[in-house]
Amino acid sequence: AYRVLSQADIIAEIAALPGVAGILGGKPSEWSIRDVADGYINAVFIIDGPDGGVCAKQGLPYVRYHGESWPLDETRAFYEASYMRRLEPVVGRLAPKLLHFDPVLQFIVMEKLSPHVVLRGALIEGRTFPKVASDIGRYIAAASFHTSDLGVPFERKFDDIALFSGNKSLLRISVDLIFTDPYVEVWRNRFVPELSAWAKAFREDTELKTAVAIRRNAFLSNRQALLHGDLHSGSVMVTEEDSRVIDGEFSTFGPIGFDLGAFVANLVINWYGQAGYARDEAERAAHRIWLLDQIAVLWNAFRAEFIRIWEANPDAGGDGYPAAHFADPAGRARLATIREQYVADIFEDLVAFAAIKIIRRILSYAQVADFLVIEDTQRRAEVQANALAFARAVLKDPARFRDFGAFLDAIPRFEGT
Ligand code: SR1
Ligand code: MG
Repeated sequence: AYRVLSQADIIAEIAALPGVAGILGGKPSEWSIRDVADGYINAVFIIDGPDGGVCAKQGLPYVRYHGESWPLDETRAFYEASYMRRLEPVVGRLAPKLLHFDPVLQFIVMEKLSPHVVLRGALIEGRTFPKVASDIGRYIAAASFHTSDLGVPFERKFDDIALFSGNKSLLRISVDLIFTDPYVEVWRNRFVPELSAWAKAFREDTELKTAVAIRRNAFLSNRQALLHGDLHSGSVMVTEEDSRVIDGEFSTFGPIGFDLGAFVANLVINWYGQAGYARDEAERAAHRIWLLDQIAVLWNAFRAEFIRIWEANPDAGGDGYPAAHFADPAGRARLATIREQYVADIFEDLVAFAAIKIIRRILSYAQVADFLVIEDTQRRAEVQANALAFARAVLKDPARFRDFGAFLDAIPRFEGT
């Protein structure tokens, strides 16, 4: 039966898995285990042996950070493992390798990523990584193309949708924390008191809430591709040469722009957060230029890879735009236009979801370290207000942000709002 595993239980579980135990080497008495959970919901451990290490993760029946008073379906580990299995053939080494999943204990063992660090913490320190933005762009392109109506027959897509539609309790968290809570008064909201007037203004802004509701409806209705569902900078581990996407427990079908928007939102959040860190001014300016560049790199990498995969896979069997209908020269030319429009629509979604995700990280429950490390709450609120002003402008005046340059140029303009 399911039970929450202690550290000793985890050692015993792993000792009973010859393949995994072989990675660690030596005897269980020689292994060490440490708690490395830094997200909000799961238990995560690193287990090291004489020859190597693994990462173990268990879905708890509650939100780890909050405690047992906030129950949450432990089967999220099943969806995380299913997401890793589904995408392994198409994203390869852009994700860690799944080594074991126990459906009774909701227990995952995966490759230990070393010497990788969590991207969010590294960005706060002002570190830069040359490959991460293009890697994440390519990851989202591959994951979304190959799970969409472009990349698979609808029968396969419907099977995937049926599987991931079971991930209801995690989808409920996304719907509530991202799309509802920032615009209502609810016990879980965590913003600093200095932002009360901003929160009130957002709660009373019907135009803004309408823009959010349109995207909320699209998030639930547009089952375009399999999403990671929580692709922020805490869900990416990096080195200079390597990037890996982790933590797919929020996986669900939805609009491709949702994952892109999540990553962009967290780059923008870090851009605004930088104003609150004690840092040499020249270093801060350089880091901020790098962050804005990464938004462009991410988008360009996604766009180029998505179109490349589409062009390279005319026989993928997708029922969306069957290659047979566009085989003659006129059809091929039209298909090129269709592809451009398809990615342009994703960009429009990206921009809106990025704005919504900036707002949720400031006015809702799951706050992010980029802002939390600013101990002076007055200063934190000033920095957050700039980000809120930017996000509100993006949502209320979408025509102004249809092109990438306008979106990037606007970010610095809201400093000092
Ligand atoms: C209950 S708090 C859960 C939040 O943390 C995760 O990172 C997701 O963003 C989620 O909304
Ligand atoms: Mg997570």
